[in-house]
Amino acid sequence: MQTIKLNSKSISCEGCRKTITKTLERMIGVKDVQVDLNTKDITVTFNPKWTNENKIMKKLTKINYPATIVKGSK
Ligand SMILES: [Cu+2]
Repeated sequence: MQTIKLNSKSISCEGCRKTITKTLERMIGVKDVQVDLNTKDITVTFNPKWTNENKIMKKLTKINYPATIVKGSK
């Protein structure tokens, strides 16, 4: 299992948190998603056999939450 921390400036409210959590948790290989509304950080735990950070970031862009990798989180 691998964990990455992403940050998306587009996150603003509880609705964003729900949308992101639901969408990412539906992806194959994603085990856990935590969204912090204060820091706008998205912490994703996934099985690298089934998915990767590029796929996760592409998905976030698709739902209008473009994200960057938080430095030092890999
Ligand atoms: Cu929102």
